[in-house]
Amino acid sequence: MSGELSPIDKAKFVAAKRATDFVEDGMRVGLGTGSTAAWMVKCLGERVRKEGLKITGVPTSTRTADLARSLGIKVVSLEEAKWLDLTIDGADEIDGDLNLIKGGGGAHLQEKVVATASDRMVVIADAAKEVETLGAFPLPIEVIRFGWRTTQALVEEMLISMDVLGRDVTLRMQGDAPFISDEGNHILDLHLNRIGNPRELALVLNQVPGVVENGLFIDICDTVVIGHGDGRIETR
Ligand code: ABF
Repeated sequence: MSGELSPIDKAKFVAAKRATDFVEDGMRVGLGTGSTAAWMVKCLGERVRKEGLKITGVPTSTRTADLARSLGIKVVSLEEAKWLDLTIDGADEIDGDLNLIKGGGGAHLQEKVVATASDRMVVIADAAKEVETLGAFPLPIEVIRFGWRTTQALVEEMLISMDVLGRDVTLRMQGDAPFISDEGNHILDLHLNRIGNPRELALVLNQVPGVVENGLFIDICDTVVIGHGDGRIETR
């Protein structure tokens, strides 16, 4: 399945494949979004086909739902599954406390709901995602479309009051039009450079009217599986 891969794809693939070892027969599994998570879904699809593994998948995006179904994985909504044994998902940044920035793929709202409804969250990533301090990757926040410019202004004011260094807040675009999430919302990307107190920022951002959810995952991830381009894997 992996064929001849570039080092970055190999890193993602080996992490994804190793994480599927956590999946056991009968489990309800949250299926993440992104290129690393897509490898994980493909590896699970292979186990379903070859070993007859029986799992129920709850996807975190329409992209992942389509991929999982095409591979023969049983897909249900979170409403049907109610609670999950395990979620496996990618990330944009991971710090030493296993706190994350997610949402570069525009799916962090469903990803956070699904991960929080799981006994365990396993994050899979290539080694470039590991950082000392979160924030070099722009922090996504999902906002409702109604009054999004006002929400943007309120977020900018809030960043000033918190003395955050980078305060540039941009509307995510897809071609010439604003990006629309699976939930029908816009995404604002916060270019902060460095997030000194991610826990506080996560709480404060969600208090701004119009903000649905931010991409900081604090105390949600339990295990990280990091892949390297030479095939090495580290778990922490
Ligand atoms: C999702 O996909 C995210 O929340 C994150 O934004 C992104 C990571 O993508 P990739 O695995 O392609 O780097 O997991």
